[in-house]
Amino acid sequence: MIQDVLIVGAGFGGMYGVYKFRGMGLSVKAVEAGSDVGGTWYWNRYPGARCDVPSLEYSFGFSEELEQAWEWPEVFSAQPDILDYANHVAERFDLRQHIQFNTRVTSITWRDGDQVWELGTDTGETLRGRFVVMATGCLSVPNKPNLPGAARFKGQVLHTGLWPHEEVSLEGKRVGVIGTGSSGVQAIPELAKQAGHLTVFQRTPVYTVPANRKRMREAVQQEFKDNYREIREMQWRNAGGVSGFRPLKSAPSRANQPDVGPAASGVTGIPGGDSGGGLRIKAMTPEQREQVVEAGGLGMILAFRDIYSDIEANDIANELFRSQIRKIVKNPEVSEKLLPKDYGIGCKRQVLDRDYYDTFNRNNVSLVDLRETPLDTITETGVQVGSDHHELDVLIYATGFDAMTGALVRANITGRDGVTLRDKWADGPVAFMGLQMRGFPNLFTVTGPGSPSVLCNMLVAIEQHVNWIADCVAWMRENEKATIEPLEQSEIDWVAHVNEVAEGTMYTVPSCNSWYLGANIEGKPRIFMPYVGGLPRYREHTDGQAENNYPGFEVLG
Ligand code: N01
Repeated sequence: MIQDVLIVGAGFGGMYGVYKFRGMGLSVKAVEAGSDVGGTWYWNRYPGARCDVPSLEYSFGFSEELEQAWEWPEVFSAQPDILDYANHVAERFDLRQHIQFNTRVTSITWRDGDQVWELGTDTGETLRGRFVVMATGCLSVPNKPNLPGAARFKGQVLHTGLWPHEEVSLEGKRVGVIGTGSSGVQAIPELAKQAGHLTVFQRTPVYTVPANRKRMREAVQQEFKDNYREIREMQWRNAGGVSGFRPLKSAPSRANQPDVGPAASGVTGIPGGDSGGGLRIKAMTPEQREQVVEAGGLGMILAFRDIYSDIEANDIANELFRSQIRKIVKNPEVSEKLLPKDYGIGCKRQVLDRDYYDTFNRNNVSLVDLRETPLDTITETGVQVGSDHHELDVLIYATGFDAMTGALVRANITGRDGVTLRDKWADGPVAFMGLQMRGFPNLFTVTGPGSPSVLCNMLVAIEQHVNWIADCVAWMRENEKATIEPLEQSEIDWVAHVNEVAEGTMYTVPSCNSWYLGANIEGKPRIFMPYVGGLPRYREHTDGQAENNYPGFEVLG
């Protein structure tokens, strides 16, 4: 059977794709490597895993019924609650009947004669479809660095991005964790509570600020539910897809953080996702800056508007940040090691934590600075760093992902004339609006490179993409068109535009090495991959293409 649409992945993108295409009366099948839905939230089950966007915003907007039915227990949700939500969506809309689980797609090949895509799978089955939608996620291929001696280690080895489904007991054990990005920073305080001793192997220190940790108040949740239509509109108009809606009617919050709204959502993982406080750090005296932090907490440093575009302002903010951490971490030697010094706030994805710095005041936690002394080798019983051997029972890699392009390249996609995506992207991703690549007709990417994706509330970015792809497929069917792919010039112009808008931001200053730039993967070309121009500006381009019958694409009948 030839499916109208084959979808790879059953995270939020794949799930919404199934809902959407089925609703158009098309035959649709999603293929998922895991045993159930949820994507990121299915795989990343490590202790402390949480979302860095408020739950009321990090939710689907396509169904009012769903919006009204679901209750979020916390302002920023923990992984089990988001996975419950994914399961609820799958059940409510009866999506699982269209999803083939426990099946990994191993190849995707265009058959020009039949104008269909053929998907090879690790079950040996071959699936055929007219359109393919890659809903493979931006952070779905775990990066496990090739550390010397790694295979020798006889203890338990875990990766935060592939955490086991069964319970992991760390009680009384000597646990080591490599990596201090979002995953490491979230996991470390929880691991420290469970382990006998925790050794943190840090290569690059992080700027992290406390997350809003409030329980959801019923009045706030209700006010969101009462205003969801307006809130979704506000999300579409916001650069980062976060509405910034602030409940007015509900009783004011007593704690120092609001439940949601500008100040709270200013502290999300998405810089520029909100209007921030409008303060400019350069215009203030040192005393005034201190007062801002004292009154609003460490996260207020992120609300200074000028720090993302002015290197001097950024330097002031970085120093202010460091001065605050020195106050929290009691051992000055440890504290100095925890301070980022060679890059600025806003270069990497903002990290949010719960008690990260305080964790280093515990006596069962030690910090190993791999910049001071690099890791020599993993041994059978631990990690050798210079003359110190750290004995471990469990070694946890919190070493991130081959982001944005990893899952697409590894899917072994071969387009027209035998051209592979791996070859096409050898020097970095080339795509039109992060939605399609020339040479790969009728194949679409959800939140692909060159789209707002990871710089946006992912649920909003996913809905926007799936809606656009569905409209495109509907238009093709109405107009009896067989194939669509971008013009070569459209790709060239788009990549130039993506680079142009990223220039002059903190993301691309030479001192910045982030996974946005592919800098975390050896040999990966250094290209800024997401679109930093903001969702509204991006939508002008995607809507413009759809409204004008896809002038940037080659459409064949
Ligand atoms: O990965 P990362 P992550 N030796 O790449 C270190 C999302 N996310 O999984 O910087 C020693 O940020 C590496 O060190 P360095 C979020 O978008 C969201 O933490 O390369 N260390 C770094 O410290 C996030 O940005 C949430 O020097 C090595 C760490 O490993 C993205 O996922 C939660 C090493 C990797 O940090 C990725 O976060 C979790 C080596 N050979 C994740 N190789 C939310 O809050 C790497 N490292 C929603």
